[in-house]
Amino acid sequence: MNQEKLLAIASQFALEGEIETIKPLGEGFINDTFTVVTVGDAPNYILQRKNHIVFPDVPGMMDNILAVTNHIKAKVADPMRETLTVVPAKDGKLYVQDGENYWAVCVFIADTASYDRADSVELAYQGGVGIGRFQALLADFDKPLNETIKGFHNIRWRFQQWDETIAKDPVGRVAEVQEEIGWVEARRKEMLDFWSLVEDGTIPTHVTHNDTKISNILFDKPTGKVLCAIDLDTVMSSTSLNDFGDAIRSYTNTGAEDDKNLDNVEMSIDMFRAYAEGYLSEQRASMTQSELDWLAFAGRYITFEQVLRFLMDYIDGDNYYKTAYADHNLVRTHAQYKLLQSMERQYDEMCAIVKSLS
Ligand code: ADP
Ligand code: GN1
Ligand code: MG
Repeated sequence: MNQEKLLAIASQFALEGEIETIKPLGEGFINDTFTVVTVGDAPNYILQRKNHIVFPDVPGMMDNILAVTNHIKAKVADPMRETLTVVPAKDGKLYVQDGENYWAVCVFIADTASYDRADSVELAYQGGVGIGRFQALLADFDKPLNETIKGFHNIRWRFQQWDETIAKDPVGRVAEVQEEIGWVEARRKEMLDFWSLVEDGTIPTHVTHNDTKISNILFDKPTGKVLCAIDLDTVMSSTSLNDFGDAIRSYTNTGAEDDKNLDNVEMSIDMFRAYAEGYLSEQRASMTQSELDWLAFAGRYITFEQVLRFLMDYIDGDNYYKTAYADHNLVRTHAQYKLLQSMERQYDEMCAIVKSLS
């Protein structure tokens, strides 16, 4: 995307100051993210092209983000740093539509750090505090939220997509991944049984983030403490267990999400303990017994879901996640499966840790 085009988009938003330059930032799997650097004292901004294939209702998604961030702003000491600030377009809309593409802007929060991997238990603890606090701030949010991705962490719906994709076999890859398909099928029943508890209300639903990997948390650079949860595209109503589970999938992995060397990939029980400690320090008092009972399992649930989603995207011909090379989604599947097995092996210990902390 060239500067001129980016400038034309960015200047449709109600920005303070004059734009100096627009630079690509990071490598998200879904959206395209840029930093808008302004001249002088004006804030910098984050400009994002929202993937409207993944998010079919971008206006509805932006309404969610505005409502949720306004709710948080009313409660925190530093509303410009402790949550995102959505910047509307000059016409008052929360996005700019340019042909097929939707763009949105928020204020860049300066003096922050974000990470792709947890390299210390302190960071994992802080991450747990961050998501625990995010959920606590939204516990009394009572407006309806748009469902930005249908059935996002609903494994019954994921299995429906899975069955359809395998039956269709659109690019002829099913034959080659029979073993991997077996990994998913062997766990179908236990995962559906868990989800039944959400469906029948045994496990309650709340406003949740739904994409809690470490890169979606900002840490305050000067203090190293957690600052806020970002990447709010998937904030919806779900079980808060999923936020815990997705974070465990991310923070505890001793390797990369797409590690080709499976020897690198294990679940670190020390990271699990630290994250659980941070999370429960904020959430313990408001959780039901059913949530506490299933908290450790949530790590397995979301890691399993990720195995299924990566493999399903591979079978589908790589339409959902951005990939860097031909069998990237298959490599991700293998690495996440290794992590899932590591969690299954250490499950008793995970449960004991949750029990001792609650
Ligand atoms: P994606 O959907 O592609 O994952 P994110 O919204 O997570 O995009 O943003 C990607 C990265 O950009 C984050 O991991 C973080 O490092 C940085 N980032 C995003 N928003 C902000 C912000 N408001 N202030 C500072 N950094 C940000
Ligand atoms: C995607 O957008 P990003 O990169 O934070 C995905 C998550 C996956 C994650 C795997 C909307 O997250 O669900 O867990 O990749 N987000 C969406 O890394 O599908
Ligand atoms: Mg992100």
